[in-house]
Parts: sequence; C-alpha cells; structure tokens
Amino acid sequence: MEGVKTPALLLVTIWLCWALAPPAGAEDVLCYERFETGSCQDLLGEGVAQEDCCLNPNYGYQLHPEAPCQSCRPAEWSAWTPWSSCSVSCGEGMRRRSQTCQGHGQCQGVQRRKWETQACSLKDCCPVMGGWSAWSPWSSCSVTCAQGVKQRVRNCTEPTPICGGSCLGHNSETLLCNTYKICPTHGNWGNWEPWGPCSATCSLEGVERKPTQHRRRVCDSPAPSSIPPGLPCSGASNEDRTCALLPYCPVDGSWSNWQSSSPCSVTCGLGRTKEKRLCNNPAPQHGGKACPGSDTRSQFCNTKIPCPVDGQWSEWGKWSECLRPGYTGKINCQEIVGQQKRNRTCKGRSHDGKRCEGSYIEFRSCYNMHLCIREGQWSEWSSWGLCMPACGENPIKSRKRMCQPTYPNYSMVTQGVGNTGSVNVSFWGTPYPRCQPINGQKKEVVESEPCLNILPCSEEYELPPFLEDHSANAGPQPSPDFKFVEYNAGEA
Ligand SMILES: *[C@@H]1O[C@H](CO)[C@@H](O)[C@H](O)[C@H]1NC(C)=O
Ligand SMILES: *[C@@H]1O[C@H](CO)[C@@H](O)[C@H](O)[C@H]1NC(C)=O
Ligand SMILES: *[C@@H]1O[C@H](CO)[C@@H](O)[C@H](O)[C@H]1NC(C)=O
Ligand SMILES: CC(=O)N[C@H]1CO[C@H](CO)[C@@H](O)[C@@H]1O
Repeated sequence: MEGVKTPALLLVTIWLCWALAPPAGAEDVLCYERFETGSCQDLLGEGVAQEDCCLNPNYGYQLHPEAPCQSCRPAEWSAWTPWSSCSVSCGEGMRRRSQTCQGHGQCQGVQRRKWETQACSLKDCCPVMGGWSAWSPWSSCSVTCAQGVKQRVRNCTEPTPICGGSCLGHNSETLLCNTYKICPTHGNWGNWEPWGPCSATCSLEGVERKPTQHRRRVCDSPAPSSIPPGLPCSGASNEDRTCALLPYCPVDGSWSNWQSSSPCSVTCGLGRTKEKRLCNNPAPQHGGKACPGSDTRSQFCNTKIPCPVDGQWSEWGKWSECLRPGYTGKINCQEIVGQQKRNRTCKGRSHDGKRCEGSYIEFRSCYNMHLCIREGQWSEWSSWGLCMPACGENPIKSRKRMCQPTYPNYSMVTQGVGNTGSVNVSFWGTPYPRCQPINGQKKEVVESEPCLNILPCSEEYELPPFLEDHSANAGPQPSPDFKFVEYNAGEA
C-alpha cells in the first residue's frame, strides 16, 4: 500500500513546485519553431525570452532541456486524463484524474493543474492467510518390497483463510521408506524362437490336415524368482501354425484291380482270358511315378465245367472159339465154316462226350484148326538175340528157327454161316505142326554162341532203364542147349 501511495505523493509534490514557480516570461527558455502534438521541434535557440519566443503562437518552448515542452498558444485547460487505477487492490481506495494548463500565459486561476479524486474498490474484502492443522500420521509405505515413499498431509483449516487467502507452505510431505524386503521377480517371456521346420515338405491333396510348424518361447526374460515366489509367465509357451504355400506331394500311380477284357477262351476246363487294369487307383499326380509293369496280362480262367471226353475203343478182345452155331459135332480140322466173335468196350466217355463209332462186337467166319496135326515147315533163322547175362561172366547170344504149320487149301472165300453171302474165312486155333526133327528137336531149334569182345559193365556204360526193361521181357531166354518150346499160332 505504501508503493501505491508513493507516486501520488510525488505528483502532489511536483504539482506544488509548479504551482509555486515564478511567473512566466520572466526567464529565458529554449525556443522551438514548431509545437506539434505536445513536443517541441526545430530548436531555434537557447536563452530566448519566453515573451519573444511566443510572439508566434505556433512556436513552443522549454524552460530547461528536461522540462516539458510548452505551446506558445494562449493558455487553456487540457482535456481530463483518464482515471488512474484504484489505489488499493482490496477494500476502499481512491482514483484520480487531472487537467493541465497548456499554452502561453495563465489559465483561470494561477494553478497550472487541476485534480479530481474519487473513491474506488476493486474487491470488497482483502485476503487473510489461513493456518495449518497438525500433520496427519505418516501413511504406510507405498510398496511392500524394496523402497517406496510415505506421506503425511495437513489441512489449511486452522483457521481457514478468508477472501482468497491461503496457507504458506505445502500441504503434504513425502519421505522415502525402505521395506527391507526383496521384491519377487515376475516371469516374463523371452522372444519366440524361430519357427521350426514343417512336419512335411509337401501337403497331400484333399487331406484336411496340412503340415504344421512349431515354435516356442521360454519364460526367462526374466524367469520368475523362487524366493520370494514370482508370478509365472501367462500365456502359451508353444504355438503351432499351418504351413502355407507348400507344394502338393507327388502321388505315385497305383493299379486298379485286374478286370477281364475278354471272355474265357473255352467253355469248359481251364482257358485263357485277357485282363486289363487301369493306373487310376490313384492316377499319378504332381510328378508322381507311373504305375510299374504292364496294364495287360493273360490269365488262366477256370470255367469249372468239365469238358466232354469222347469214348475210346479198347483193344479188341480175343476171338472166341470157332464154332458153328446149331452144329453139335466138332468142326475142327475140317473144311466147315464156323463163326467166332470178339468184342471191345468204349472206355473213358464222360460229360456228354462222343460215343465210340462203330460196333463193339465183330464176327468173322473161321476154320477151326485147334489141336489139328498139320505138316510143318521150319522157318528161317531168326536174328540173333541179346547177349545174356548182360553183365555176368561169359555171355551168350541165341537165335532160333521154329516149326510152322502149313494150312490146308480150303476155299478162303465161301458162303458164311446162315447163308449170309460170300465171306472171307480165317484159320483159327493152335495146330500141332509136324516137321522133320532137327537134332531131335521138333518144334524149335535154338542156336547159342558166346558173345565176343564184351566190355565189363560199369557206371559209365549204364543203360537207360527202358532198354533194360525191354531186354527183360523180350527175346529168347538164355539156354545152353536146344530146347522145345510150345508154339502158339492162334493169335497170328
Ligand atoms: C483434513 O480434512 C479432512 C476433511 O475434513 C479430514 O478428513 C482429515 O482428517 C483432515 N486431516 C488432518 C490432518 O486434520
Ligand atoms: C466181351 O464180352 C464178354 C462177355 O460179355 C466179356 O466178359 C469181355 O470182357 C468182353 N471183352 C471185351 C474186350 O470187352
Ligand atoms: C475178303 O477179303 C478181301 C481182301 O482182304 C476183301 O477185298 C473182300 O472184300 C473180302 N470179302 C468179304 C466178303 O468180306
Ligand atoms: C479146293 C482145292 O483146290 N482142293 C485141292 C487141294 O489139294 C489137294 C491135293 O493136295 C487136291 O486134291 C484138291 O483138289
């Protein structure tokens, strides 16, 4: 308040000094040629009598270089200055304005300045400082581990400030506090490791599950402390994803089942059929291999139907005895035509095979020569037989001639039995031929000679079995001398 009052007091003092100054014109002044808007321009000179300077009302002057510039016009009151600001910021104060007498000479009265003063108030009341309450107790430490802060507060209420006043100082105080406890370290994930390889290098077409790849991360940045226990990392430590953009896997071709492409070549028994298969199970794809092997094959086919077997005639049986039907006497050794038969059977026919063609029975006309005594003729020597024994000591070979009957000159074409017309007639039966004995032999003469230059039997010269069999069943029996053998001509 003192600061506000001081300039006013100074102004009053200045005004008093002006007011009490000696009358104008009695002193020298600094004279200016022009007075414009309150300032002096174009100094004419110093030490000019004021009366002289102001002979021109447009001039101005100064009493000394620091003095205000005065106009040389006839003196008159200026307009009022604006009101000063209120002298105090709260409660009642005052404000003031003034007029000054400007120009040469005197305004009404002797004063050079007139004042007006007014009461004023910027604010009805003035602020009064408040007072602090006592401090609250210290708060607990802000943390439960390591270092934190504690705080205490106070209220600006004792007393409460008035009219915008306040309390000096802070309403809170803070201090560091130490829990003397180590804080637990909570786990935090490390970075994901790079994605691993895909579970396959290609994906199967049409299969829903695509190959996947895997990655993981470790709760080690940092790992949770154990004392005191820290929280584990939350969230998954592993992650899978489908591998995108893999090429399709090559699919090798595989054969479908064989399908017969032609009917069985036969209607009974086993035959052949052509079979075909297609490389479509599946067909090769995405660069897969073609099916290996041929797409056609020849297979046997089984109709399961037995084939018909045609009948085959057996060998003819032996001719029956030559008899004359209805004739009671003997007909042998006479030119009496008899009859005999032989039969055969149709063998092996089955499954609707063909029957044998022709007759199963045959008849012929015959002359019965059985046991008839006939003239005989010696045959020529047979060829030499085998050396016997084949491997033993002193083998010999044999040949023979036989006494063969001569048949009578019966008519060989004649009437058959029962007037069946002209027939061919055969001789039948085993006669007794009579030859001139040779060396006492009547039936057969056998001649034997040692075999010469015989090599011993050894493995190297072993004969095939069928030759041995043949030699066992054929040829003359070894005999050191001539021997009588009964000759049977009936089957000739
Ligand atoms: C400060 O004022 C509040 C509200 O009236 C009160 O709850 C609290 O206890 C006071 N504090 C002190 C330290 O007086
Ligand atoms: C011929 O017929 C007789 C009597 O019926 C029979 O016993 C014999 O086996 C037959 N012979 C042949 C070769 O069929
Ligand atoms: C008798 O045999 C001859 C010669 O084998 C033959 O040509 C002829 O037809 C036969 N005659 C009869 C009636 O069988
Ligand atoms: C039919 C026939 O030619 N018979 C003759 C058979 O031979 C004897 C003599 O050996 C003749 O007397 C037959 O005439």
